[in-house]
Amino acid sequence: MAQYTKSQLTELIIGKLRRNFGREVEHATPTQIFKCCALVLRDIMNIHRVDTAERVREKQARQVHYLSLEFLMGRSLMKNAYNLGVLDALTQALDEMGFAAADIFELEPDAGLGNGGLGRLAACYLDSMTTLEIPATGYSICYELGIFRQKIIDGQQVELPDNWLEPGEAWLITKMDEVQTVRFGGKVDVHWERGRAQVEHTDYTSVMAVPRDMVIAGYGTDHTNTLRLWDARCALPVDMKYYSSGEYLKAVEQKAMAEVIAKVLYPADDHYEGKSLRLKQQYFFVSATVQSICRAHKAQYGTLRNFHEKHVIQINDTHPTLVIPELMRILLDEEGYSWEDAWDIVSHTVCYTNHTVLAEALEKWPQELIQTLLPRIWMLIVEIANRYQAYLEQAFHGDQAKVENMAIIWDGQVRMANLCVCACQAVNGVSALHSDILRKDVFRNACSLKPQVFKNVTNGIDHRRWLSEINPRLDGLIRQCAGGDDYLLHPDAMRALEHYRDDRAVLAELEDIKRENKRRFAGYVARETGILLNTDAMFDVQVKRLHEYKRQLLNVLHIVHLYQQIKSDRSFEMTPRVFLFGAKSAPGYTVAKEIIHLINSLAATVNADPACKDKLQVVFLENYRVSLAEKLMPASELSEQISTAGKEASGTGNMKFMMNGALTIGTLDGANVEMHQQVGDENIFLFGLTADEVIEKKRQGYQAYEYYNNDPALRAVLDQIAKGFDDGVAYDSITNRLLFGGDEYMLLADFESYRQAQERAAKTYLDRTRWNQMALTNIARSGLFAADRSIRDYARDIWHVPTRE
Ligand code: 26W
Repeated sequence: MAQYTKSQLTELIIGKLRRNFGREVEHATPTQIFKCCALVLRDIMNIHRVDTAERVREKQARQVHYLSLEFLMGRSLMKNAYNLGVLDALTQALDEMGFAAADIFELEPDAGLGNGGLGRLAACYLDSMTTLEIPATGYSICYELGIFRQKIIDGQQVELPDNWLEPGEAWLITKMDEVQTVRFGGKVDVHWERGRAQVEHTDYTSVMAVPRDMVIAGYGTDHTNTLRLWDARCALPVDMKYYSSGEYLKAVEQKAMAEVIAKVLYPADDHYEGKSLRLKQQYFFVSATVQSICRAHKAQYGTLRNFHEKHVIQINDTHPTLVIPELMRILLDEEGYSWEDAWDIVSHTVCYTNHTVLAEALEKWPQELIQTLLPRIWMLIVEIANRYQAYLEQAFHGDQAKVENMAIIWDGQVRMANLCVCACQAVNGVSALHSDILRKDVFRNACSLKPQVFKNVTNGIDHRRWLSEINPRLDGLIRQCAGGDDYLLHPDAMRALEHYRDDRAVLAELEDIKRENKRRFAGYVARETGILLNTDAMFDVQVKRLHEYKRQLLNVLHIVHLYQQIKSDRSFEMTPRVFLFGAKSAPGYTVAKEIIHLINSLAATVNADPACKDKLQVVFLENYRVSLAEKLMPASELSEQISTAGKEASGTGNMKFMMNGALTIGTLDGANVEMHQQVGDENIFLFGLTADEVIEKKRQGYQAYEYYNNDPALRAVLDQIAKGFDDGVAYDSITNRLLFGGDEYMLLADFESYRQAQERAAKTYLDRTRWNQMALTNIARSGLFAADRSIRDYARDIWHVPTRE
């Protein structure tokens, strides 16, 4: 790898400043400095990119295309400097110019092109695919506005636009020579000529797809990959001749229609809405992507016959499912292949990852919407659906219930997951438990026919970002114990830490690292909000999207219980705690917004009550996002992973906490199950019903209010919440839903078990040696949850591509 020294970087940055801003360092603003740093690193990466492209071409290597409507990239400056091996040099260069690197990094807006888990996973995977030298490209939309900025006003969430492109677009390179055109609407005529369908598409509206590429650097390699973000522009040139007669209106209409496509990320997480704009976004980025892959393939090989040998397309949840009919369209209509030949290529190219089993998240598009917006795609889906149905009838010997269950078009709706299962050679879940649920429940019928298709790849996180970069002192300790930085490329090497389980100096260092990280985080919170966190208390943290199944409300029930004990018993002794929450709610998710309000009402009361001083503090962190998580993870001590068992597909926050030495209090859900397998009963605080028990209890007829009747502590908690807190807001709507609305996520059934687990955690915390040993064991055994491991799994079991050793 080429190395850059401090003085070389200084010179490059100064050069950029002069050429781009006409400034000398003394007169440059910090933002200008940020942009110049980004441009300098972008140049370096671009040189690598040209070489990488050449190597991939020469080798005729098989390429991975990762299609996702979300890439939650966060910040890139520190990440790229780290991966390029110039972080120290850049820090010194900036220092000499009179800027603190940390301040410059803080200026960068998060690229918030995603909602939560699924989007952040895609970002971590890009890093790993690149580090492992897999030729890979990510594809998504260049949303002008990413996930909204959350403000808390009077305890309630208010959404503000997130304009990340200034100065975030410093990383993007616009490729006007690789523009694609995407067609919407219009009429399609098919007529047959010598056994071949001639397809005529007329009266359609064109949208121009402009690639804005972000180069991705890997760690310890010159290999680079690309994240291609499609921007939508009006296809009609702003030419005066269109402004005569009817063309004038058409030009204006088309401009509006085009530009709205890439305007904003849909902020709904795990909740499907049949909105036509969302379908436009999906087809827009899928069509542009398939066209651009085919164009490059043909330029190299002159034919698409070997397409499936050279490409694998990973469908990240069902959002990019239209890639299936779109690739069919190109092979049939543009290449003239037979249906069988085209299907053979398509089905050997696409793979599908499922990320959720919640019924409300399953995409089912109304058939009329697809029909009008994408007439040719609709025809192809019908043909796929008919053929699949015929196959199902035969395979299930006419068992109509099974045929209906797997049908692609049913009751006027197109079921995207079934389309994926029909076309894909590999379908995977994202944790062992989740993949089991897919096999035994969600896709049981398909699985009975082709069990070999259904696989598991447990999620993982970029441990270089989520440990080494954000927790440098812990990184230092691991290097010291594991004999160097080998763990950066071989995360299993973290295991060496275990030899120090009884080493008092190492345990003391671990404790000291956590203390310092807590103080640093407290300093940040104080500067941003004026709130003073009690750093002598345990930092008990729940950060993730707000959703009923994630059960932030169960956490609240427990806090209220503690508060009531403090209030009713003057001599009540407790392990001091700071409860930290961070969560965005989907703007239209009323219940979730109420829960945010409740947390803030509770926080205001508790924090103002002298009885809670030095014992109990509750803080809702505004605008939880990647860059805030990076500050928080190293400072966390107890990680709340308390979803109803069977509902959280995997979770990835759980892994970030574990790697940074927080202990988990959690249910046997998602990847928690595998974390438990790694560390054993004695290094995790488990509680609650298992996934099977949840189902069994519901089958028996779960009665939530019986818990209310039988548990006085729980009753007191619910009564208090119904009445509300000092601000006078009543939350009986919330308690009524639990008591009389069925308590779908079984908070009341798990309350007592959770309370006991919390008591165990509190007690253990007081035994410092024990706690530190548990933390050490968790870190040591977290290597399984590195994205590098996940990507090696994908490469071996699904993509069939080689990886760096
Ligand atoms: C159509 C609306 C919509 C939007 C987003 C439906 C579903 C989604 C995502 C699939 C939700 C999501 O982010 N799921 C999370 O994916 C993570 C990565 O695999 C898992 O770790 C989380 O458990 C899962 O909730």
